[in-house]
Amino acid sequence: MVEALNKVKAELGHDAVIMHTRNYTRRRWLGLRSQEVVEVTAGNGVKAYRPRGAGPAPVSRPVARPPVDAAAAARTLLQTPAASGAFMMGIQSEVATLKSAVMDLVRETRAAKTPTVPEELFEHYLQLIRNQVEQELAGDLVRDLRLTLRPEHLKNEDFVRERLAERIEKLLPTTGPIVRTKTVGPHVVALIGPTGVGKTTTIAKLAATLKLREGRRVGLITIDTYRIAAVDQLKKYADILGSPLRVVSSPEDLAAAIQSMNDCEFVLIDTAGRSPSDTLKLNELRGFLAAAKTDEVHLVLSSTASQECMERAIERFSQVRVDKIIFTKLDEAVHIGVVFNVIRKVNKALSYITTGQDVPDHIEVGRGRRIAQLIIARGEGTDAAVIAGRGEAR
Ligand SMILES: Nc1nc2c(ncn2[C@@H]2O[C@H](COP(=O)(O)OP(=O)(O)OP(=O)(O)O)[C@@H](O)[C@H]2O)c(=O)[nH]1
Ligand SMILES: [Mg+2]
Repeated sequence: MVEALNKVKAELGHDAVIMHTRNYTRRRWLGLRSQEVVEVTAGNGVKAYRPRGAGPAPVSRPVARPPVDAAAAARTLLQTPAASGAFMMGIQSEVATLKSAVMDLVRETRAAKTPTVPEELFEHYLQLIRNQVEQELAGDLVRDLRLTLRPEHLKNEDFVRERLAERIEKLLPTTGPIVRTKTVGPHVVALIGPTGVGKTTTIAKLAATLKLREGRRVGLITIDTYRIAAVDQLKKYADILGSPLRVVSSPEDLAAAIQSMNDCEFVLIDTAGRSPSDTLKLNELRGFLAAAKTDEVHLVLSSTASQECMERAIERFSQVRVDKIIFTKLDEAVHIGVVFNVIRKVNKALSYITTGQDVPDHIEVGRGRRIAQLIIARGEGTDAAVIAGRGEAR
């Protein structure tokens, strides 16, 4: 190796780029004799070295291994900036090759595992899977889609994506915005859900939308008396909106507070975040909602949570009461497909989505087409531009 590298250095100088080295044994005389060979592939800087009259670069020079072991000298040579640069380049290119081989393998394995997915739509199927749409659901979607597509449409990516979005939309039940149908007394809406999912922020967004955009009279109530900060948070929004805020600590107080807001068209109730495992607190919450004669209860879920987490929350909070589902933090979600899976599974309709921290801008009425587009348009990670293409708040 030392001899070979010295030759490289002598012929190509200190800037030599070592692209590849290998040792192998050459059999000679019908395999009776063997010779150890060191092969070095080197180039001269960016332009690969071409010896006079030789073929195209890079050059491979088999060199007989010298009898002395001079690994240290070789290491010194390999530690020159040119050699380590070449070494990194070599690693990079090998990693890239490996990555593409793994991707091919994944694709082949998935294709083998899912022989019923039409090949022409396999990329679309993969896009659904990348966004964690459940395999069975994704398979059904593209199979059904395939049946409706004419051969000339298959090559038209935009057309196929549009049709796929339509199918997803059809499978996603939504409720539309909060509407007051009664003529007397307030329409009472409560938001419940696990801790930190964005209930209070969403209440503020809803109140602002109703009040500022539609000129409705909105009252706010919080039963989150566990933390001073929680009351302060809502108080700040109530003050900005000029809406009354009542803080209550018992179901009786809550009924009385609603009564006192009889001139409001809407009363929005904020609740303390509850752990889905806390049966006692969930029962207490049920008592509050019953006393309030709530017209609708929205379960608020963060779309950054795992599907398992969401399903458990839905199961547990359903024992309290869940009419509709709000998904928050879509701007932070990595896999929008989970939202689709969950809504499909639990037989509850989507009411709103929220897409950021800004009150009141980052809220939209849940629309199947919007979710479908997010699933289809996005790969891994958040695409701020897609999220920013927001829909209507009402
Ligand atoms: N990125 C992002 N953050 C959000 C969104 N909605 C709310 N948040 C943030 O999430 C955090 C928690 O929001 P809160 O409204 O206090 O959540 P909560 O459910 O009321 O929390 P608890 O009352 O403690 O259970 C805050 O920092 C909000 O700004 C959203 O759509 N996107
Ligand atoms: Mg809160």
